[in-house]
Order: sequence, then structure tokens, then C-alpha cells
Amino acid sequence: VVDVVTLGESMVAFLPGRPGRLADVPSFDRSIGGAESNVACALAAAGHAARWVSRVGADGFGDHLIEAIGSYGVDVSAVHRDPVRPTGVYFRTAGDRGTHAHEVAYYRAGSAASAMSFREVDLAAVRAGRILHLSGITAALSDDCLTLLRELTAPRPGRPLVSFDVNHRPGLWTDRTDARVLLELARGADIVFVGEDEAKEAWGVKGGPEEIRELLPEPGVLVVKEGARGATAFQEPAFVCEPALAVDVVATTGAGDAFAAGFLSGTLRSLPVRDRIRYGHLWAAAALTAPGDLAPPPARDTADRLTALDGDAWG
Ligand code: KDG
Repeated sequence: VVDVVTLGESMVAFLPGRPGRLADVPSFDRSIGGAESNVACALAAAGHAARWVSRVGADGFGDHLIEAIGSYGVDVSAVHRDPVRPTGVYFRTAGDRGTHAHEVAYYRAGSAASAMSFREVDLAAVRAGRILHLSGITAALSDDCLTLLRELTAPRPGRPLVSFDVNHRPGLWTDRTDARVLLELARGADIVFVGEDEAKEAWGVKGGPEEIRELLPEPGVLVVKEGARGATAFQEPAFVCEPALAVDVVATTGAGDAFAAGFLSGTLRSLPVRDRIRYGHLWAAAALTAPGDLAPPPARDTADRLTALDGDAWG
């Protein structure tokens, strides 16, 4: 039995040897990135049965992704190899503590994953879990990928619970389609994660979580992430706000994926919404304090003890 299936592009990620501009940094360390595989890896590391579905090149980077993601215990048997298109890669820089924002340089146009399509993916493998986790990144990769997401978020009898992280990446939304398509996709999902900042950028929302809920009343569960302040989850008739943990941030990349994974872990365990958010915060804290995209979540008994702490200990 598969608990969670995630589908999306992963890339070999190159992390800078030192802070500075992309133009100046001389060396990078190899790592892995990919929002949806990050979610699968965190869930598998926490003992859930997770599968990642994707397409990678028939190249060494594709071998590395399959091996590295598989080593977390993720089922990678439904990942296809593209004989022609390469595996995507990306480079990231690091800011000198607050002096400048980091840069991201993607080399993924025409990648193997951008050729994922409704005809090509193994739909039975995609729909086999209790939860299917998707993200808006896939919608930006190609027309075929967007069609695939539309099909997977369309109503259908017996479909898994569809979880959708908006993951608006401005660098990917340059010409083809407007990022407002992310709103349409989110409306078809059962659980939606969105950052307040993303809702501003992608949809022009000016207010806070309530205004986002008005725009997105359909999903049974809507989680609005408010950065270092915390997160609000709407599940009618109630909503729950929980402050985030204060941590010394090393790198923010991957924190949203860790949050989603923690929240989904709590969902699989049927925990109350407050605890699902706390799990999200705890797992995000682990990712925020590690340099790469991925950090294994705290052990379940430790996390259970921490999430049960009194409200005052939180925030
Ligand atoms: O959420 C983290 C991802 O953004 C990172 O791993 C790279 O998947 C990635 C993307 O497309 O930005």
C-alpha cells in the first residue's frame, strides 16, 4: 500500500562553495532538488510509504537522482528514463547574511521531465496512493505538463486525496501561460498549500489568509503559510493559526516542501489540524537549519513530544 505519491521534476542542484554572486562563485557542491521528491523523501524518512513519479534523462545525473532519492526509501520504480532529453540541473547562490538575495539559475528547458504527459506517465502508479501530492512548478514546465496536472486535479470517482502546493516560481513563468492558471489548479485540489507572498505575486492578493480563503473556497483544507510568523489552516467551519518556530535560518530552499510533508504526515495519521500544522513547522525547522534542500525530519517520538508541548512553548 502506498501512502503518498508525488509527481514532479527533480534536478541535480549545485550549491555554492561560498556566498556571492553567480558571476563570482568558483565552485559548487552537488546536491539534489525538486519540490515533489523533497516531499517524498521526507515522508519516506519518517516511515511512510512514498513513491515519486517523474522522468529523468538516460544520463549520469538521472542515475544520481534515482539513486539518491531511492536511498531515502522512496519507491522510484515509476520514474521513466528519456533516451534523448537530459536531466535538468540548477545552480543556486547564497547571500552574505542579509546583504543580497540568493540567485537561482535553472538549466531545465527541454528537460526529460518537461516531456511528462498524460499519455506517457503510468497513471495507475500515480493514482495508487492515499494522497497524491502535486505542485505548481509542474504546470510551468510545458503544455503537456500543464495538461497532465489539469487531468490529475479534475474530479474523478475514487481519486486519491489531491494535495497541491502552489509553489509559484517567478523565474519559470516568463511567457507561455499566466501564473493565474495556478489558481484554477488549486481549486481542483483537496489540500492546498500557499504562501501569503506567493498569493500576492501570482494572484495579486493584497490581504491576509482570509482574503486568500475567499479566493479559494473550494479545497477542503487550505493552508496559508505566513513565513516566519506561522501558518493558518482553514477547514470549515473552523480555522487554526499556529506560530512557527524561531530558528537561525541557514537556507530557506526546501522548507516549504518539509512543511507540506509534515502536514501530510499528520494527515495520514489523522491528527488534529493544530498538530498537522505543528508537524509542518517542526519539519520545516529541520530543513531551514540545513544547507541543502532536504533534511531528514525529527524522529517520530521526538516530534510527537514536541508537538504536544503547551501553546506557550510555540512562538
Ligand atoms: O522547493 C524547493 C525547490 O524549489 C527546489 O528543490 C528546486 O524544484 C525546484 C524548483 O523547481 O524550483
